[in-house]
Amino acid sequence: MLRLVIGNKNYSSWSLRAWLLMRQLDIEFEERLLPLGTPQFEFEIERLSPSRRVPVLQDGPVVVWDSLAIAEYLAERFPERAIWPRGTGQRARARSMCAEMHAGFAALRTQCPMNIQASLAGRGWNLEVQRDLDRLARMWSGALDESGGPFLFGSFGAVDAFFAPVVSRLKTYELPMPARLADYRQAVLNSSGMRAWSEAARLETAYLAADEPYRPSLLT
Ligand SMILES: N[C@@H](CCC(=O)N[C@@H](CS)C(=O)NCC(=O)O)C(=O)O
Repeated sequence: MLRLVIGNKNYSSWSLRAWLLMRQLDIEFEERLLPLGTPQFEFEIERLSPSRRVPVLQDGPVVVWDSLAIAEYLAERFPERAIWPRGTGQRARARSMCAEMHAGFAALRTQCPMNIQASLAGRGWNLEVQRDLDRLARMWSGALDESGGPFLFGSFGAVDAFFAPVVSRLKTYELPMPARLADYRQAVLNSSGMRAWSEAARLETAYLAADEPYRPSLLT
């Protein structure tokens, strides 16, 4: 049985990507949650992940760390699941979009850390964030115009899993996006995997100061 090691569901956007992809594509796996920023994480991650980061996927002796490598591994391991679009051109485009998400959108990621429990309307936005949002809107509109939706390439795939934390941030921070993308945002939020992850995230009680620039702890 595959095992996916993840971080806190409220905060760990990279974990969400791998988890949601597996869940939405009906890939069976066992989940192991290591709470970020705790001595337990420090102690256990050492022997689980060469990068000391989550997510990390274990498949027998095979260890795959990094969300993008996990998506590629799953695509090879489960060729019958449409993790990437079937056409070569579309697949190249989906991979480019995931790579851009993986390496870019620094302003959005830094200014608006994923925080499923919080409501932070008006926080985080600045012109750099807006540039990231404009780029996302162009990318999503182009893909949806071609596929007809509901997901970027029609059915749910790696590319939608990669943008799921962005969709979550749009909600938490009430960030501006063109109205025509509302259906896509809703399709991601309403997916059974995203609902299950968010419900679990709302039940968590951990507070991670590094991910809470707008909700200072009452205890510090
Ligand atoms: N490039 C990695 C990023 C993974 C990452 O940064 N994970 C964070 C949690 S979201 C982590 O493990 N942080 C633990 C730490 O920095 O100690 C990926 O795509 O999986």
